[in-house]
Amino acid sequence: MRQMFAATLVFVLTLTISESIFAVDQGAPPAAIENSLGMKFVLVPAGAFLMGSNELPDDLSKAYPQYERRRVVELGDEAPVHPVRFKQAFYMAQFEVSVGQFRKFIEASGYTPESVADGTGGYGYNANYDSLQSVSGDAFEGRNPKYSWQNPGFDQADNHPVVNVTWNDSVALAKWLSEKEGVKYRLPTEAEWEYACRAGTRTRYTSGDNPESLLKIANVFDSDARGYWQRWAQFALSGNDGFAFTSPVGSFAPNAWGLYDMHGNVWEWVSDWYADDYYSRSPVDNPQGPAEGSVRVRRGGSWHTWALYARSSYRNWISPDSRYTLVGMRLVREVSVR
Ligand SMILES: [Ca+2]
Ligand SMILES: [Ca+2]
Repeated sequence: MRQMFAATLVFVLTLTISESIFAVDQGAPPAAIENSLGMKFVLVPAGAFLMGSNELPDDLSKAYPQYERRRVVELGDEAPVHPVRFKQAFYMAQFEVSVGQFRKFIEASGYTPESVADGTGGYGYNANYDSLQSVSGDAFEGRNPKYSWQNPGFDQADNHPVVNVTWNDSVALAKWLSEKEGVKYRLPTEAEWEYACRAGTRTRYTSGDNPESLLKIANVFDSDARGYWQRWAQFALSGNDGFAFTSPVGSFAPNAWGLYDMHGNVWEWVSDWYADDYYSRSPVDNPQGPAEGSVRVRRGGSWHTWALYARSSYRNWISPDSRYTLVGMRLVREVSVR
């Protein structure tokens, strides 16, 4: 296994070096861009990385002793670690899409979010709701038309990340922006997302392997949140990050490539369909995910997510019309070819 890993690493380094040798400067794109909705983007360089995780359940159990065995066994879809290469740089939004930005989109486009259009609403926090009494066991009340991107049941200022938005809503925003600005916006692919999240790291988090290291860089399920959900107290970080619910985007330190909240705050939709065996057949160059599927991938964990599920390699999935208090988005803007 170790030899295979070393061989893969050499392969990736070779890919990276060959990229830089053959790169021709055709008028370098700017390092940062702000668009018409006030979204800030940074240039993520072309290059290669190792995607996924080969960590064994025994090792994860040692690192996360409070989790039941089944939880660490269920993570096999993160393997095998495999090389991925991007021949083109792309712009990644530095921040999750905010409530204020989503409102501007709604007002300017006339778009009706899916939770409103289908009349079933979203999910929300209700202090009187008891998850143990609900059929679904959901941590939040819903679906209910009283909840939507405008009301997740807890206070959100305009600089908080928008939630209760579907994959389809996210694609609609990207399409509208693309038409408005004449530049292509879209959701990141799952591979782009992990490449941008890792920003050169191979550790569980960009802050290292220790779950408590998240406190400096992410809003996750911490000791502040524990007070609201005692049922899951054992999974809370022992320290506190200052937020029991969503935090204003960019409240924590960015990763090495200038991206904020890649871990935590809200889950982020990516463009890929999900397949648990995709990594064993993924192409090296710019993988787009399976050609078809029934559920879409989301990444990074949220303000309510336990540390095991906020790791860089963790994959989650759900139907594209689902909306929840924990799920938002961040966009990619393609580098225009000149
Ligand atoms: Ca928190
Ligand atoms: Ca996030």
